[in-house]
Amino acid sequence: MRCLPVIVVLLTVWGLGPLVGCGSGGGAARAGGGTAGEPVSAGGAGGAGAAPATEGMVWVPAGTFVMGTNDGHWNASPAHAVRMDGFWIDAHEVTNAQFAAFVEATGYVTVAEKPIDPADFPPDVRAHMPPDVLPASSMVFTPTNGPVRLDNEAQWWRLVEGADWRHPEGPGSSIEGRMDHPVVHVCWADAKAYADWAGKSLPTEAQWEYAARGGLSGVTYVWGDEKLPDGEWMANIWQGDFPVTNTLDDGYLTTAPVGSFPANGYGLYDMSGNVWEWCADYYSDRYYARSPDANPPGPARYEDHGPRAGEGMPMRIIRGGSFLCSDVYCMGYHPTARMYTTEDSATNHTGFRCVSDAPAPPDGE
Ligand SMILES: [Ca+2]
Ligand SMILES: [Ca+2]
Repeated sequence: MRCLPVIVVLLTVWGLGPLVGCGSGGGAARAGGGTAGEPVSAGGAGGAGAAPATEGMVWVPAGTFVMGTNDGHWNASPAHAVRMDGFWIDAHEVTNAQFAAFVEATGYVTVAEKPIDPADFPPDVRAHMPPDVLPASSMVFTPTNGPVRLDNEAQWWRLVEGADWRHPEGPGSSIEGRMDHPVVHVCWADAKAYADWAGKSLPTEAQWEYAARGGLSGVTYVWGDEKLPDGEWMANIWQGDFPVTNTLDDGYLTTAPVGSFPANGYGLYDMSGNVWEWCADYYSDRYYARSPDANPPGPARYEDHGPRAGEGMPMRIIRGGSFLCSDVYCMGYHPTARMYTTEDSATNHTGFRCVSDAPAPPDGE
């Protein structure tokens, strides 16, 4: 396909670490800084000057939790105690219906709907790209025809011309009948633009993990330690041989309507699986060792000493895994799992939810 040289080059440059393999799919970052969606005015949803609405949000009470783990993912240590103030967070991922309201109100155009201009990439990356501006495209997961080695995600990701939030699988697909599914093909700037308009914010990584745990401590999953309580799937992930066949044991091949699986202890849905969720934070593999012990705001800049070090473009945290996660390949649906991708990446398995600093409810702490 027309864009294949770009995707192959970029996926080679930005291949993922083995523990987070199904993660971003967006190793093929889109255009770099400066091509993000147009700025929009804040306060659209909440009304100018009005207190941010908390409808559809859940109050997460103040408390202390253990963030990270010393037993699992290579970049999620050290486990460390973190004190958090209370905050509001969306009960579910931002849906197509919610994002459509934002676009209708603002005329916002997402990054994935814009042409890819090689001039927006760093020189070392641009040197491997065709010189011409490429059509608007985004990354779409495509199952392989047979078993493949799981060390090259270019085998199951395609840069599809015309794929965007209204066309999750590309031209011919639509969000009709999927308005209650999470919006996808949104990069970090798109998510932030929505949050700004709604009078909200993207969660810090600490807020996200604290909320995901739902008040449970030291357990494997956001719902406890048993993967299939009463034989039931608790999250929309992948069953079968990734990336070839999906047995659909949980009922969904790609996104599920938000709230299709049980909520966690705070009443939050899909904190595990369905779509990855953008956080506010830059990625730093060393941040856990030095972060403040109360309300860590995230590092000031992107920092990586791991397998993706030196890839050149700023990367942001994404959390919670997606419908592509499974124990054979991607453990991203575990609450401690950290994943990160270039902030201009857009894929059909990454969305977001928002937080709000609106006042605590009367019975909040
Ligand atoms: Ca599934
Ligand atoms: Ca999710």
